[in-house]
Amino acid sequence: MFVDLLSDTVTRPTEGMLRAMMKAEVGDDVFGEDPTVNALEAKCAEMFGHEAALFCPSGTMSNQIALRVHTRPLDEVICDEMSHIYQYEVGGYAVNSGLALQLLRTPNGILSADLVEAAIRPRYDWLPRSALVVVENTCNRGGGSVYPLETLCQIRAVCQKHGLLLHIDGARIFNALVACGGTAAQVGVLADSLSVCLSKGLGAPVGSVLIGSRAFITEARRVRKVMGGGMRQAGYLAAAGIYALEHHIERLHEDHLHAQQLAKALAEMPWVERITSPETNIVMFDLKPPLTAAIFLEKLLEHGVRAASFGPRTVRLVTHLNVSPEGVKHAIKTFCRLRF
Ligand code: TLP
Repeated sequence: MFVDLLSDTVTRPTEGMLRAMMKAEVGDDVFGEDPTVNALEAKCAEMFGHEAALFCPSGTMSNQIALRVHTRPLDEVICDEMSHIYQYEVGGYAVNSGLALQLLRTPNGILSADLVEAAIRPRYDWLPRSALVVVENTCNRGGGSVYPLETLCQIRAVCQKHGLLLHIDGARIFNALVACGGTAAQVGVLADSLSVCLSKGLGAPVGSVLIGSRAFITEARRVRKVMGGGMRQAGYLAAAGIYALEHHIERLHEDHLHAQQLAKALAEMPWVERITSPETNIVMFDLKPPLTAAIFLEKLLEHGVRAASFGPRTVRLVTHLNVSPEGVKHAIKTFCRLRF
């Protein structure tokens, strides 16, 4: 048996999703003529309480477009040091948009309004201009941690008070919503823009959607083009996204349950030093020295379980729709068998 806990990006389209893709009506989306892309964009905009949306090839591109449209060179973006835009987007904020980041430190990647407010710079010629706050919900490196709605409201208020914009990297926003019980619109209206991934927990093969005001999306379309992200008959992919939004949101609680089962078993293992209690579909844990992530992952893989290294002694497991209850049992049995 092989259980792939590397990421929720590894999912394969289901039969139903493939059928929806095959049947999709398509057109040239660079001319705005793909009816399925248009339908996906309209659906996402409405869900999150915004005017418009833009289908993008990846979450990295939709985040990068948001940074570009919301800012000017020499501006500064306030975010957690665990943020994907800082850790895993190749420093694109500097190259694509000429930005600096101000990194805040939290235990689990969840910023507070007080931290954000304290980081906003006064307006002097010699300082970067604080322009944008980016929050990641759920926070990947934070172990799939979720922003309470109240915290987002407070951060929104601070942004408004100081004239900053707010972008949500919602690569796993539906995991957050399923865990905290809020609606997409409740969260959506708090942000100036959101990037929502279809290719993670929702199980679509490709694609993210950037959501915001009509004016923001009009500019975002231009930036998507300059980044090489204008796609033609993208409706085949958008159809997978629509299918995922209609069929794969409610089931996310199963992934969360699986993550809890894995975490519970890991907490008993003598080689685990620390584990963050999972709020969604991510389990992050540290190994006891001298055991390293590299050695641990190699042993795990020999037993047919794949996971990711997130530091010299830090390991991440992600549950998703291709991880079955049997797969979880197999992973737990493997943990029990490992001796270091
Ligand atoms: N995250 C990937 C890796 O890049 C770490 C993963 O396996 O989790 N925002 C967040 C919060 C993400 O976790 C990711 C992908 C992205 C953006 C980027 O999405 P893609 O991979 O579509 O560019």
